[in-house]
Amino acid sequence: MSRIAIAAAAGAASVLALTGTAAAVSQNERMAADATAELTDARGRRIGTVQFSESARGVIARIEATGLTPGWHGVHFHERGRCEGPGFQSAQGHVHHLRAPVVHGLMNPRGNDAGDLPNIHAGPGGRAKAEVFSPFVTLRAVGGRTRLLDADGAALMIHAMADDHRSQPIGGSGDRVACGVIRASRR
Ligand SMILES: [Cu+2]
Repeated sequence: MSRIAIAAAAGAASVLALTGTAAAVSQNERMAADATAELTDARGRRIGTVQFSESARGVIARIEATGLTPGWHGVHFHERGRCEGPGFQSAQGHVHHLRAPVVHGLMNPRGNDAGDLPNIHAGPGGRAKAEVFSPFVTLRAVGGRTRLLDADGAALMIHAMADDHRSQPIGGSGDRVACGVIRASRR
């Protein structure tokens, strides 16, 4: 019995699923990334990837990670492209271009922290997939925003806990648990 025949027997919804799945997945997973990062955890294990796309209005980061503690995690752009464990202090603070004191928090009325991003969520198995967008940064100096691919680079950091988007200095998001150096794609 052919695949289509089985699908027909199983009903219209299954036909869509069987005939559509392969093409839809390959097209859906494809992303023309302008930059990428390999995420490593505090023990140096590779736990995921991030793909970055530049737009006229900011940067989209597609994050795929495993091995996280289930629940919400703060994510930020850190100012230096070095991820040396276990604490990833080598990535320094959040990216910024201001001389004025940096105020963290997407929900903070005085917020001006260019490293701020929405939280991501890891499911019961510790896996997270998300796309987050920042209107505050650029990979290559588009629009005068804070540049990620500057001389000392930048890193995408995942923290142990959720970012409350208000409190200083990092919204209570705690330890740095995964880090990835942002590297321009060779295309
Ligand atoms: Cu951070």
